[in-house]
Amino acid sequence: MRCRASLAATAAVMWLGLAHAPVSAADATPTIRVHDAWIRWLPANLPAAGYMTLANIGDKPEILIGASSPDFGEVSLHVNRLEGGSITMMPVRRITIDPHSSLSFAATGYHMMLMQPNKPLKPGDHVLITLQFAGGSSLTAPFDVRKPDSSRADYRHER
Ligand SMILES: [Cu+2]
Repeated sequence: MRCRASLAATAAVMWLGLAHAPVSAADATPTIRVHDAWIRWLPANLPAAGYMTLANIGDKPEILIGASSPDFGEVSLHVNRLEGGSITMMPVRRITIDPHSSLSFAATGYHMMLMQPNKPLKPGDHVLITLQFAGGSSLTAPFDVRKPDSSRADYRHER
């Protein structure tokens, strides 16, 4: 439950960040392209995890500060860390994508943790996730729901 407490703190910080975003930029689009967007489906009520590659085609860094989805009550940014020989995950507040470069979530240990699903999901479904960036811009992308890939069993959520 250690993770839940820190998630609440992250949500509070994220909310403050959004509240202070300039209103005039609220509809702006980041210079980000989303590739390979997918959700690792897990049976029962285990939390699903979302992965993607973010390509920044602009001249300035873009900073991902949060995400939300109509299909989930809570979406958090996480990163995996190796601690004492086992992998644990920690909330992340900001993920910077440098200009003219891309960041693969799956390759770097980043993921979105998707909690409180509003409806049952199954492999083959599509979920819309809105990504929020520093400065008030946002981007919505479709994510494919897929079965866990046995060749990528390096990741699991701590319960
Ligand atoms: Cu996680």
